[in-house]
Amino acid sequence: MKMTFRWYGEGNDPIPLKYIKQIPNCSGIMGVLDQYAAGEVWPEDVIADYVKHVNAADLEVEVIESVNVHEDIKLGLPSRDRYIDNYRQTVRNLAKHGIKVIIYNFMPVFDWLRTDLAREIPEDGSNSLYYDEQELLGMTPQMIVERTAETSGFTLPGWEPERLADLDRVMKLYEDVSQAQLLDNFKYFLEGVIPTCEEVGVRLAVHPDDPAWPIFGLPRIVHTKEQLQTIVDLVDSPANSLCVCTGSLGSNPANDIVDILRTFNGQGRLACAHVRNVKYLGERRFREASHFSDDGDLDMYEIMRALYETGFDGYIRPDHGRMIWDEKGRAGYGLYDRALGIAYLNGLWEALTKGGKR
Ligand SMILES: [Mn+2]
Repeated sequence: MKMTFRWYGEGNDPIPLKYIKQIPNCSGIMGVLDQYAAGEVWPEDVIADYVKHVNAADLEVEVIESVNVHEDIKLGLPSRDRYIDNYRQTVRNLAKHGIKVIIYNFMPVFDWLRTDLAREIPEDGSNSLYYDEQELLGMTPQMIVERTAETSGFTLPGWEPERLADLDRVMKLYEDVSQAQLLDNFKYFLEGVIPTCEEVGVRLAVHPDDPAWPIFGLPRIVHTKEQLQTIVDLVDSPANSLCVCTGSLGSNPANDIVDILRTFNGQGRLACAHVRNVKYLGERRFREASHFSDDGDLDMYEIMRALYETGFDGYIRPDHGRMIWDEKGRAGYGLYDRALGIAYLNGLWEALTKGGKR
């Protein structure tokens, strides 16, 4: 298992690589070049410089999160072939510089979504990402985009301005796309890119829908165990793998995260995991919690045990943290609470490893 930390790049992430290096057991980052819009080829020389820069801080960059899938691929438009070609080229370019896993998602229009990026946690005065479906029902897609952009102050992954500029037009195009059609388009994408991944030794890892249900009437097909099984079966290759995000799938209490981790790592299809906790506040209403089990509703010990007992040897990282100690930063991606998250996960892992040897 390799412990990593998500990092947004020099000048874009207020957290210096030096600080990440100082987190115990952190071997590297999950990195991104977010200057490229979905569908563009990431140039090899830019990747080379980027990897060199991260390596100079004595950190690895073996995971990229994310190479986004162009909307035309998800929509199944004729222009998708060009974007799939570009995706293949980006995979090749990344592989040449040591990238082993590429995370992506297949969520139409919206990536992850929250109704509040800084909801105060009354118990301790910190704040975290919060979601309330009732609140969302009173909002238009445009309103949530504006609110997210306003509160944040940073570019947020999945909320890149160019992706959302023609929101109305793209929303309209999805009116004709059923879940079955979206799945067909997913298959077409995987059949296009997985052979290239196999050739160059890269694993694609799909990140689940967040929250784990459809929003704004858009089709979504990556949020239950059954759907994940369908996806890994679309193309039967270890290169067609999963990034299980405990918090995303865990937003729906019906998802048994421990069973999901055991099942797919058991099948050899878990390339990486995002581990974080969720606190349920009601029907489709939750907030993010510290990683500590008792602060939320997910059992972090059982989650780490599932990974340990199925011999997980992929990449892991803490996921969103709270904002604590008056830190100013990108919502969900501060230094302090995520570093605490790593320390906690390290402790669980050490106990499992040493206990397992007895
Ligand atoms: Mn995640």
